[in-house]
Amino acid sequence: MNIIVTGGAGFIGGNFMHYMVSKYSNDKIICIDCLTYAGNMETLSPLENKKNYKFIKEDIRNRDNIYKIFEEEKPDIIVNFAAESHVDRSVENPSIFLETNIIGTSVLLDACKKYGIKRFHQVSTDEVYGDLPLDRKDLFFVEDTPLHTSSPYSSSKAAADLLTLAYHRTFKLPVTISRCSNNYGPYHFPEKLIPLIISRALNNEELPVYGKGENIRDWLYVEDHCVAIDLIIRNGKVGEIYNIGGHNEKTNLEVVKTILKELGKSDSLIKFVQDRPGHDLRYAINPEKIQKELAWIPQYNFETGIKKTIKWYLENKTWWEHIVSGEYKNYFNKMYSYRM
Ligand code: NAD
Ligand code: TDX
Repeated sequence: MNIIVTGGAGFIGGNFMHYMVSKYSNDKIICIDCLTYAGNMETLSPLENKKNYKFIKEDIRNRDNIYKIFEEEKPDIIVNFAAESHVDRSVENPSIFLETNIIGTSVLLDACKKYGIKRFHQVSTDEVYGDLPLDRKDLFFVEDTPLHTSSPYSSSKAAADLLTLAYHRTFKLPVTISRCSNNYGPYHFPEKLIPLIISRALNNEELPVYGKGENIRDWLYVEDHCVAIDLIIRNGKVGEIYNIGGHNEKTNLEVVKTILKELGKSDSLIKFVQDRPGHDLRYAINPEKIQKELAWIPQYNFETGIKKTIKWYLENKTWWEHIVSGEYKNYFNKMYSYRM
């Protein structure tokens, strides 16, 4: 099979590329990525000599070129990770989120409709459901929880989900959608909480925690997400949505303190800063559907996953040091100067 992975030079897409290239030597795994600030060829460099791997630098918004790629590569399956993914950036500049996440997805859907495919899989997020209250631990997101987005990022992802479902209903396109909780693991860009805290703590820098650090996220080790997507594209039911999560709810403060303890650093590095506007309170996934229908079971809990992640950041300092020493410095100053 020919499998196109868009956004494969990013965090989750990159991990998925590694997973698929090593698991399926008889399939051709083709990454399409336009290499925004979040795309990184160093993430894909271990795959360079693999026969079943190909990289194409392209923007999913470029209709003509995407059509050409479909003509040449004749993909059977498309897994769409390509997106603007950082909530804080969407507060600063919403329009690129609408262009990539909605228009980009629509170009891919049109290409699938024009050339015919076996499956289009849209990688979505639990953020499309909005948030849950902090004091209702009995509530979880299920697949038919109403969409109730908070940020320009999550709104753009919800729009892409609706468009994907519309192409299934109207044009009978064979689609699936997955909505996963917060991922963490290797190759995670250090604008996001966990890699930001690890990299800054290692450099003995202040650690910005929004508000009181009480917001709750449901963390999943990235490899478990990759396994789930692989199961969905092979065995998932067309037209269906699958929630993915492993019941690893933690407050942000718990996450930061766990990392500091693992690294042997002091809690005094923590600095409580101005909150994120519209900050979602709690995310929590009910994963029963994917567990029952596809027998998916996560291999990592937060305790084992965070140890593995920290080990990776310690052993791969050049990967993240290249990032934090470059343009990222301007990003950090711009986004945090008014907060800290
Ligand atoms: P990321 O920001 O690390 O990577 C995004 C990738 O997409 C980058 O390589 C970037 O270069 C590429 N890209 C962006 N715009 C593009 C365009 N127009 N054309 C081609 N490529 C483009 O993102 P991530 O954290 O790996 O997230 C991947 C997907 O998973 C996203 O769709 C996101 O919404 C979803 N998701 C993320 C999480 C999480 O915790 N990070 C959780 C659930 C779902
Ligand atoms: O400096 C920080 N301090 C802080 O307290 C940052 C960057 C974040 N936070 C808080 C905000 C959130 O409550 O930590 C939590 C996690 O923040 P992010 O890493 O920005 O992730 P989140 O906003 O939860 O969104 C992530 O999960 C769902 C991904 O970035 C999305 O792409 C995915 O859809």
